[in-house]
Amino acid sequence: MKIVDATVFVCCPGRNFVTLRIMTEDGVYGLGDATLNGRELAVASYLTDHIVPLLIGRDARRIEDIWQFLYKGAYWRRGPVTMAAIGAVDTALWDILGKALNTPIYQLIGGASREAVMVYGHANGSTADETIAAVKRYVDLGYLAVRAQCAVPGLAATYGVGRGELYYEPAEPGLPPETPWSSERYLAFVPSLFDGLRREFGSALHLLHDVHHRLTPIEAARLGKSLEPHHLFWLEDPTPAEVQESFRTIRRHTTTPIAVGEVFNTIYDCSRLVEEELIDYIRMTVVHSGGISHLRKIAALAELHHVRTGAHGATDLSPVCLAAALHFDLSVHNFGIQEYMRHTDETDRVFPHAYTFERGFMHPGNKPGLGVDLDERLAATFPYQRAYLPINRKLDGTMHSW
Ligand code: GCO
Ligand code: MG
Repeated sequence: MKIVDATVFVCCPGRNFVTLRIMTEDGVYGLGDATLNGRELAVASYLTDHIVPLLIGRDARRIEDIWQFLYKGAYWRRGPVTMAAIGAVDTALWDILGKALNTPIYQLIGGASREAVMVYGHANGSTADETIAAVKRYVDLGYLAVRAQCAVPGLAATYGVGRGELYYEPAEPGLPPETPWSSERYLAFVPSLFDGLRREFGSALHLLHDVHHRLTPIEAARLGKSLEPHHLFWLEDPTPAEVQESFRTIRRHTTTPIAVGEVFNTIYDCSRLVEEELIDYIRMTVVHSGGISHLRKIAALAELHHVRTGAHGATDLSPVCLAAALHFDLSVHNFGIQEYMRHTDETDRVFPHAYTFERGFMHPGNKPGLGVDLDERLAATFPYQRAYLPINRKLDGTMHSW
């Protein structure tokens, strides 16, 4: 089953996506998502210029060996660009294997551990009342878990507060917009948001919140402590995680469950967090963490330490990545929850897919492989548009994490 060709597609059906298609000698092909928000063309070039020539002639069934060849053989290891490129190859090879064996990927990686995958939606508003109304809309759609974000009074823009109701898209065409930030105002406001949410929805609804790496460890500990009465499903990315030890401070002070990992790339980014049991959910993405093969190793390590998975599923991860995540989620024993941010209609048309949503749960479907295709002709009608994520500055102008 020799690889004869591999092509990279960059398209923008509402937002930019990079997709790798690997073709084998018998005409079976596989897809992999390689999108890195705001740095898309770097991965496209890494694939086209450096990886595609290495793939031609290799046996597409040697998934693990090709992974190790691309990881160890590059000499320069890790990093989001490299790992997104490897993740795309790995996903495409699993897709090929599933199609060749006429079986969905989840059947190749242990079979279903559950009937379907619980997902959470994103509710946001410019006031607490608007956020409550947005959560209500998700509850009405059958969601059992909702992430709640709200504009902080006195700040012109806040992470997680989008324009549409079901669609949230932070990247903007052109150069990066700047937004102002105040940890003090944020910390003073968030507990009252969750007071209101629990009053309205009672205790059964799973509520989540994303801090987006903006607090210091001790500030995050204070927030986790103040939210304890509202028993969050998780508090996400409370502090930047380059320093894994920071999470000891948070753990020492609060029982609020902690989730982290959307910007991680390898098992080494989370090994201490997992082994010291400093987190409760590991949120790494299929595409940015070297694909299904590497993510399964991370889940196996996490399982030993009672850490569950919660794969990142923002709109900047294409339907190819979402499908891969759903096969992984359905099979892995220590699955926790899957993020589900709906894609726009244009994106759904460019990537026809078998996965389904019903009353708060998703299923990858039973088509062979991933169950996602790429409409190449339609994709070509949506050319790449430069876009960046915003940057954040404190009120005095100091650069801060966005
Ligand atoms: C999430 C994430 C996203 C990121 C986005 C960046 O929890 O879904 O924080 O909203 O901001 O993926 O590209
Ligand atoms: Mg997040």
